[in-house]
Amino acid sequence: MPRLSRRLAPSAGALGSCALAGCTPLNVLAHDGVTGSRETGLGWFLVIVSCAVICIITILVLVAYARSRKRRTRDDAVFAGSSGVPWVMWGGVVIPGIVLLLTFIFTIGTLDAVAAPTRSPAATVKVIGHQWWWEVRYEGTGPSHTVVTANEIHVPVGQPVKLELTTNDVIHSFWVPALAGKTDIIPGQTNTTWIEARHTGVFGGTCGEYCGAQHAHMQMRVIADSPGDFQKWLADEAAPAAKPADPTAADGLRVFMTSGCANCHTIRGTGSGGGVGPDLTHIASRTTIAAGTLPNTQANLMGWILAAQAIKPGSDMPSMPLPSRDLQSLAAYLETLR
Ligand code: HEC
Ligand SMILES: [Cu+2]
Repeated sequence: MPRLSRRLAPSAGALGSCALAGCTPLNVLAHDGVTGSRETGLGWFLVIVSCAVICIITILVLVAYARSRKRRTRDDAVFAGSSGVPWVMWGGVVIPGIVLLLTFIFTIGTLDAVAAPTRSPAATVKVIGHQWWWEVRYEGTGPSHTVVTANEIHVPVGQPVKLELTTNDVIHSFWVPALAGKTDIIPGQTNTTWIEARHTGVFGGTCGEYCGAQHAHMQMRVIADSPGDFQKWLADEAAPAAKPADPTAADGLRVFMTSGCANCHTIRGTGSGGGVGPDLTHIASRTTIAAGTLPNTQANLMGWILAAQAIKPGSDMPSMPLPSRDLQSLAAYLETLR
């Protein structure tokens, strides 16, 4: 086990969820979402205005310094402009007032525009923060339409999606920089926000509020699908888990049910009902495991099951030292859960 954990630990560190192919990284200047684009525009406006103010003030200070070395200005020369309005009034009150007013109007306008979508949302997704992973729930018309997944949020492209954010433990913060600003997730409270991706693609996100040892390994991805793909994904995810199709997978299910996994995890359709860790009904349809820590491959699944505590020390998943045959059939079974 120690050898395995040495092999896995560095790759866990180096692989942010977005180091994997095709994901928009965590860059506050990258924007694709409707709210994210407006917020980035406001950010640039504030940066440009602030820089302009600093430049103008610096020039004025330098000019004043140069002139004061040439001759002593009389105090009344400063206050008496030729037009009658003293120019310190222009420079000190009127112009800064106009600049501040414009900034205020632009800021309030942006906040107002991103507060709520103009159309009614295409879907409502519940996102629940856990130390250190994201539970994602789509509550349909009945229990058979409820979708429970983790760390990957599928949304239809070009349509607003409402997010209801709660936490199971401490304060977290929902942050997918390319799509929208941060929204804190506070115990005992439901905060809402919304996202709308303009293009299909994968957008990286992370917890934006320090929440304990594995805060940096609490990543997520928003996957913007075409509306057709989104509906198909939703229908696939709502179905119970695939029945084991071969003896290895059947053995894997036996290991899952008898090794303690079922106490913490749910695979719908198997009788397991644990709620401590992510729902594994369709684990093979996710691109990463352990909240963006590792790519979802059979080898990484085995590594994670054996050495979860080496990969994500402090996480609620214990390392499970299973005999290698059991481990292999278990990982093979999990890989069939598309
Ligand atoms: C004591 C509770 C507990 C037990 C027992 C447990 N797990 Fe977990 N498991 C968790 C938690 C919590 C996480 C989320 C860890 C994280 O990402 O921080 C997790 C994560 C996982 C993941 C990654 C899921 C994802 O979507 O990222 C897999 C796969 C997994 N567990 C499989 C197993 C298997 C197989 C067993 C039995 C051998 C098992 N677990 C036993 C609590 C448990
Ligand atoms: Cu967090």
